[in-house]
Amino acid sequence: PRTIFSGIQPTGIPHLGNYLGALRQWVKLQDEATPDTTLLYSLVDLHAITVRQDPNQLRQWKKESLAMLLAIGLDPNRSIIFHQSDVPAHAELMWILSCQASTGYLGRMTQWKDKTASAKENSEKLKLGLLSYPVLQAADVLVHRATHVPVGHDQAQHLEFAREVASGFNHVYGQDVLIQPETLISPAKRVMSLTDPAAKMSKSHPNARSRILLTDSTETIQSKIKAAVTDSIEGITYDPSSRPGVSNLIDIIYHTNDTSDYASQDELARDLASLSMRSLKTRTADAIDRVLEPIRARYSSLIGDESTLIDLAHTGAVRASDSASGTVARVRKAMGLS
Ligand code: AQP
Repeated sequence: PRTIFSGIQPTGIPHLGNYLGALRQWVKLQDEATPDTTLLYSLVDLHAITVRQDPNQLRQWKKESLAMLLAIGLDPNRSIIFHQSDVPAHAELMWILSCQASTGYLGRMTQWKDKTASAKENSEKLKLGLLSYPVLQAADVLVHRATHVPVGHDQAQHLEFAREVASGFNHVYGQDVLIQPETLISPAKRVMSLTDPAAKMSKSHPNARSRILLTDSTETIQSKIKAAVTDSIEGITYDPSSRPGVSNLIDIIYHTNDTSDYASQDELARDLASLSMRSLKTRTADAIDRVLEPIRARYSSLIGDESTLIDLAHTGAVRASDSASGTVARVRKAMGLS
């Protein structure tokens, strides 16, 4: 039997990168799951507080993110959907794993190095939680005995860390106490920012026009795509290194096309070769809008239904606590804590 676990930070309405890189795959895995597969999807609010959050804003984002997970097609009868902080076992296992994880390994993580580099002379003030972010992520996955973890490419290194921690722990305390999970990377590995195509699309980027939110209207999608950074080279070709902006738009059309009319981005690009930049952008905006239109409609009816959202979060928390309790008991026993 498989156990699938993944998470998303409730730090804003999810964007197109989250959707194509992770969320869409969550739904696909759910819809294709055999009855003996367990699916757990978490709103990882303890990860969100590694940078300072306004309490009211965080509460709002948690609610919006939950509504969005339902709007994209997750079914709470099939998938366990829960807020991470409602299940204290995540934090408990995180502490235990912190006593296993080396600071040297954590310091070499790309995400940490990026944050240290961008903080420059202020890097001494970076918080411990940011360094230990991957330890909490390892605990999230390991506490539920996940066998498969669907994520975007940026999280692959953290999952490798989770496997190392599990294997190190098992080496000391006994085989099979923890299970080493497999990483499932979605075909749309990395959707890039619309304003800076060298960087990934992200919720935390200060420029709101760098990302398409899953709630954006047709008009907003059109205007953000129209303003997307491309280049002035004549004709359309696919070359992510020399034409990152144009290639990102081709990637978006390619990955939003469910019918898979094309075998590769190159093949799609040959079909688009004679388009003007303006027409390429219209094609991109239309492709995005087709995918987001039904999600937007479901979201707008769910977001007003506060009592259903509260009930679902409660049920999810109970089921996820139940799922986590077995691992915590095993770990405590193996270590002599109980
Ligand atoms: N641009 C992306 N392309 C493909 N996949 C992506 N993911 C995130 N961005 C892209 C995947 O989405 C899942 C949830 O990740 P997250 O909650 O960390 O989202 P984020 O947008 O990366 O969040 P932030 O706030 O912007 O964080 P920073 O700035 O630290 O990156 C994951 O599976 C992720 O791979």
